[in-house]
Amino acid sequence: MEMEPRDTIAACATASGAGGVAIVRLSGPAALAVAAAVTGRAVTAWPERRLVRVRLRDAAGGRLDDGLGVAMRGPRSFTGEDVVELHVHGGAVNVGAVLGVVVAAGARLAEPGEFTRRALAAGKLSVAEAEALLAVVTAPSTRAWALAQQQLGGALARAVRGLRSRASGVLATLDAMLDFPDDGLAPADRDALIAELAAVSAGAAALERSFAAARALGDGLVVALVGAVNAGKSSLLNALVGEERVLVSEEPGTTRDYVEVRTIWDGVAVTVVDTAGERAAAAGLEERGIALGRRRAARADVVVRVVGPDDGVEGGGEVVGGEARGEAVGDELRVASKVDLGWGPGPALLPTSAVTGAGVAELRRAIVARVGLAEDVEAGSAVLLTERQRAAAATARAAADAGAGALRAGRPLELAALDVRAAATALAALEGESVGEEILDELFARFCIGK
Ligand SMILES: Nc1nc2c(ncn2[C@@H]2O[C@H](COP(=O)(O)OP(=O)(O)O)[C@@H](O)[C@H]2O)c(=O)[nH]1
Ligand SMILES: [Mg+2]
Repeated sequence: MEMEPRDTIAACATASGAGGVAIVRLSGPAALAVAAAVTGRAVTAWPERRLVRVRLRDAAGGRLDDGLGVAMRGPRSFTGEDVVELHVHGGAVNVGAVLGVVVAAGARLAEPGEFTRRALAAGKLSVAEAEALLAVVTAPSTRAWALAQQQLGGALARAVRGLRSRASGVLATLDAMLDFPDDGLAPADRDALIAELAAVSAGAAALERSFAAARALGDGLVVALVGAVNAGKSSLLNALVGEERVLVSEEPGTTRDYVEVRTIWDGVAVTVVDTAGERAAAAGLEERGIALGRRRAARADVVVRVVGPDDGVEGGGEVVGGEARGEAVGDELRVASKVDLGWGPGPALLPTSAVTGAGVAELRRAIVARVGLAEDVEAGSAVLLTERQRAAAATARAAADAGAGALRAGRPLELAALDVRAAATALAALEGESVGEEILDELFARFCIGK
């Protein structure tokens, strides 16, 4: 815990803009003195954690606003410091005026995430909990929110603690062996240690895998529709989002660059991107539009290649699609459009029709399944919410594997112990122990002011 004297920070803790009530929060050693100065209510007249009526006054003692105030003296507060909340009338100008008098009375405007950072410094929450908190307040969909709340509720902390205690157990045994080298490591004991390390590795690997789904949920899933001109991409987009959002025309080249439509499927935020159709003869503006669409598709989580009856059909009705035109089809989800016209795409393509709606629900499910979001995230399951956490889980997994490998190969126990210690350290870092200032700076820069 840091012991240096701190200044007192202030910020609006509620969203900006018009609203009935806004909360201006103060934290720091002078929080009560500042609140006393702007309300005229003596520091000693602030009861603990009870709302009181306050009248805010400007520097000349004139009326500024009225509302309610509550004091939470440290260490029993979010930041561990003295905290005062002033519940005043909403509106950017009113809140600005309140912040003005609060600053004139000795507070300073807070940086983004500074309240949470102080809570972290006071040991009130871990870095992983701060990351979960950020995910809760920025969640774009109900499922992203539910997942973040589970981690804030301790699901990740519990999972990581379980893995850490297994790694520590292995380490304790190895250290004991190293203290009494004559005893040697019996094969059965060695196998038991290897099994423990395998469990640590498997647990870390499962956490690593959870990141892809959590990231797609948190950031929202980007799906790009690509394919030849007139393949039916724009029509399929309208069918996928359930409303007429993009122009459809028999005239090739109607979609000039790309169009993004945001929607929610099963509580998952999804952005569907319709790109300009590709054709060899494209030039000038059209060519530039196609290039823009390609770049957007390259950043998509899922690329859906739409193949129409006029694209790459070979004898026997078999569609060769992208491969035939020499395009990369690697990770693409490939669908046949316009199946109501009675053409026979091969079994490799998911059949759809924007006209009858056939296959549209299946396509939505297939897209969501692509990023591992098909199954509902079980209640209480641990997931990783940030790239920082994923990297720590990967380090823990690799170190546990290396430790098991060293034991299996009969290498000196000192070497296995080094690996196991590295695994334990990585798991501690996953929760946020000994995380550097730079990483914290980067994390809190993503918070809003007042959080
Ligand atoms: N019969 C039928 N026609 C379709 C279907 N989807 C699109 N079309 C027609 O195909 C043409 C091109 O469609 P559009 O969605 O603009 O294709 P895009 O160029 O790939 O965006 C238009 O005349 C559409 O009416 C479909 O599912 N069935
Ligand atoms: Mg189009």
